[in-house]
Amino acid sequence: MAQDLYQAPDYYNLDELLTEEHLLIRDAAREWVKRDISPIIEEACQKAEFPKQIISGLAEIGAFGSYIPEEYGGMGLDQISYGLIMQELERGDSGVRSTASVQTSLVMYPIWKYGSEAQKNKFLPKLASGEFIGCFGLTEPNHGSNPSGMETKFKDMGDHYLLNGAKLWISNSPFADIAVVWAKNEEGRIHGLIVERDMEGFSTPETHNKWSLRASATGELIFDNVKVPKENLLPEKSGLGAPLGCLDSARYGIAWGAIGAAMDCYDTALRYSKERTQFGKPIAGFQLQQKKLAEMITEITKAQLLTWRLGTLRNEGKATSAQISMAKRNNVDMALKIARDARQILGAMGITGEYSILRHMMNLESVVTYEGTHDIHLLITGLDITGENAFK
Ligand code: TGC
Ligand code: FAD
Repeated sequence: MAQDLYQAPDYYNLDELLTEEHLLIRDAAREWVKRDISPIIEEACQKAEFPKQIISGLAEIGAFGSYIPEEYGGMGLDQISYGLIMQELERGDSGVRSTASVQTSLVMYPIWKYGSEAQKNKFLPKLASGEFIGCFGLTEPNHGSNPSGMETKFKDMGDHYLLNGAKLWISNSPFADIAVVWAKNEEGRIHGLIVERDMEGFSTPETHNKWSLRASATGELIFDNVKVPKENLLPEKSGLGAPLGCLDSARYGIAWGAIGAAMDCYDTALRYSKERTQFGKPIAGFQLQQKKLAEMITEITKAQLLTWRLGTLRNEGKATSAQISMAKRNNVDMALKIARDARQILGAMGITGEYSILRHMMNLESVVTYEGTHDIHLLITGLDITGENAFK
């Protein structure tokens, strides 16, 4: 990738809505991405390898457990700080943000909210420091948008549980130390179980040949008569609402993250349009290119306002799941459209790894699907405003 000249757009002076602490946290993440992600990310993507050397840096900027209380090793930050960190990470690459989303929202969050005190003390500090990496197993080969149909199940064997089944499309699974796995008991009730890497019968084959999110490792979770100790069941919540509660936190982070990817595409295209000359003048001077750029900054600004407001609602404990769905859906769609337009502004250069845009575009094709597809989030809004369920 060419030198990182990123300048974050802030068309409506939204920094004025942020506290000094927000700005410090955001700027530290921004600087870290410039220093430690931008120089290595293109090669990691081309090689389709997760750059493990970034784990300690992610922990240092507070990306693991941003809002988890300090007594468990987290940073005890508010929701806007968490969102800003996700925005900056995805400005670098969606795969980097994915790793932090999964660790914080899908692994630390359920242990913190649904775990026993012993589980919190055993796992949260190690997850916060990056000593442990976690993954989250909800999706199965036959059940993606409809997780309630899951087939993975566990049986009470007296002194342990016996877990059987398979999960697919699991971020970080190939190298995760622990997996928070959602499975049904003999009565068909969904529970969360913490499965540890060295448990017999547990394997995590990697999924290869992805064209998207190449700097993030994705894989399966296979459970072949895995003996899970009883103390690894999350005791405080069961039912589909338990994993869906984690998704609220991760979807919220993605809403911020997508803005980061969009801001990077816009900034790159704006700079390029001022430098690239055709027909005797910078292409920024042509109305067709101005239309693209003006629409980009308008959509980014709208998304920034929507998401900041959502953050304040979450800080007050008032954000609904449907409000989070709207922001995830809107912002990822917005970022994807901006990536496509920005790519065009760069002409042929837009398809190269010299610039980040096509990488963002390919990544966003995963982001628009995971954590609830674009369609599913529309149906969540539809249900919320009409009271009519159009899923089934
Ligand atoms: P439904 O009957 O609507 O709900 C079942 C129970 O759950 C409650 N609930 C929620 N609770 C907390 N948060 C939410 N967002 C909730 N949504 C629903 C609901 O109140 C009910 O509770 P109760 O007490 O009455 O039982 O369930 P449904 O089977 O009709 O499904 C609804 C639907 C389709 C919206 C849901 O299943 C869904 O969201 N599907 C999408 C699946 C999805 O998003 N999977 C993501 C997998 S993880 C992932 O992609 C990680 S990517 C990570 C990365 O790399 O960044
Ligand atoms: P399907 O559910 O089969 O959907 C296919 C199409 O049908 C979609 O367009 C969908 O919108 C549409 N559709 C489905 N139901 C309806 C309906 N009722 N009405 C209208 N249209 C509908 N999962 C995890 O558990 N953990 C992870 O860490 C994780 N990481 C991922 C990483 C990557 C890179 C990717 C690509 C996925 C990841 N996922 C993960 C899985 C992800 O959450 C699912 O892919 C997603 O929920 C969609 O499920 P599916 O792919 O099975 O699509």
